[in-house]
Amino acid sequence: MKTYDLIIRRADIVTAADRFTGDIGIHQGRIAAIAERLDPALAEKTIDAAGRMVTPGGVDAHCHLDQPSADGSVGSDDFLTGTRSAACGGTTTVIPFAMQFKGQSLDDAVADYHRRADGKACIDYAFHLIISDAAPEVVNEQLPRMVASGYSSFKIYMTYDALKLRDRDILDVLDASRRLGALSMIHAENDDCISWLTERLLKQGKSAPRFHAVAHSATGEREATHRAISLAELVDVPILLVHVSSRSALEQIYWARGKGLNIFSETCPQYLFLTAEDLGIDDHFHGAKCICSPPPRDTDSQNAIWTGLANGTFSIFSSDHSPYNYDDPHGKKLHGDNASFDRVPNGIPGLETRLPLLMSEGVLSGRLTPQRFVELTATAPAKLYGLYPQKGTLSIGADADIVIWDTQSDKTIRHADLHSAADYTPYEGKALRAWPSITLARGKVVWADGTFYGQAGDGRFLPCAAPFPPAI
Ligand code: DUC
Ligand code: ZN
Ligand code: ZN
Repeated sequence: MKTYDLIIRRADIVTAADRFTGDIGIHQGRIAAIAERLDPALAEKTIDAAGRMVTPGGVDAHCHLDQPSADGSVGSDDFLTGTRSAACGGTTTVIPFAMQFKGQSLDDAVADYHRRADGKACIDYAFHLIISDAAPEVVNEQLPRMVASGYSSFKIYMTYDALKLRDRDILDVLDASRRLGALSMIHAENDDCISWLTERLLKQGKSAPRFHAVAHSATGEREATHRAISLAELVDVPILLVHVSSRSALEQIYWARGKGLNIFSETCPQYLFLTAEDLGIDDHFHGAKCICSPPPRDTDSQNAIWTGLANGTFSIFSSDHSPYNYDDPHGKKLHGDNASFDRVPNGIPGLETRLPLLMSEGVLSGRLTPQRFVELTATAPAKLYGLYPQKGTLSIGADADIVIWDTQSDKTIRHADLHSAADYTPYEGKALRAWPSITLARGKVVWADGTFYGQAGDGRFLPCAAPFPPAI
């Protein structure tokens, strides 16, 4: 038997800290050696990666796969199609959400979500919890049990009727996070601002998809972001603000960090590559394809988001993949193709295009260093959600989750070439300069030169460690 199953040779290896040329030896799904040169005779197989950037497989810490809904809407992707599409875009770990219905125990929500993932996931996965019911038994009994079992991050919504928590319930969940060393992720939009603006717009007959971006105002996002930070300050606990979309929300994060508060934040491709105009410049229902919350903003916010990515303010870059088919009575047309914007399921596809978009427009256009790309897309999410160093880096003993990049060929995003079950991409026709030529998941080639080789059931559940020391 040879020492290595595979050696990736002459790679331009990039981690969050370093960039150097070398060989990576893989044995039984893990990285066994990294050296300037490994003897190819010691390997069953070799891949020559000369001149190619080699990065850790992406960790997408925000995506929605086969998430149950209360309103009859059905997302496009289950664990098979979602993880397939992730792998084809260079992502090797996903963290979707086990959603708790009001009145449901977290144990039930998690058991149900495992049934949805079992035997279907093609790459490794962990779960966040969505806490929609902060009853005392949930906060005091179920959450500690959950963290001990490997579910160490909780999403809290400040809007959406079926999910939102009152401020005092948020305080209870934050207090539990603090005691347990867990991470609360907050969806920060002011619910009353949204409903007040929505009513006013509908009364004025402004019901087309583009008015979603008016109802979900940057001002409401800014207010909720500030409030979330204040609640975290009161409890003295770190939080992560998910899907930050606007300059004004980002300014609240600068303010908080300036005060020394431990505030983490996430942004997503839609806030770099789409604007509110993608929800329509006329009243056609097509704009529903880009309805997500918070919505894409304007070029000023896009520029601010790029700056926050480059200057170290954003902690992670995730997809918030939450696709609904456009031409589908369970998707965007749940209430017909004349439905008002407030009745259209929220979310867009993005798992497969997240890394190629950021590599092309961030790294190859000189806005981000390759190391920062790795930090944002793999290392920092793995650390924040308790998966590091098994995931998120290239180091000895880490899982051999690896992307070998093609940055030489031009590529245009076409829905027809993607592997999600979504029936469109919001980035149709966008020109890119990079795409993964090979993705390895625990040492196995799952994507190579345009072909998917992964298998349903190959993905394993990853229990997450609590990322912070529990408060005494
Ligand atoms: N907004 C969310 O908060 N989650 C999923 C999709 C969306 O648009
Ligand atoms: Zn959200
Ligand atoms: Zn989301």
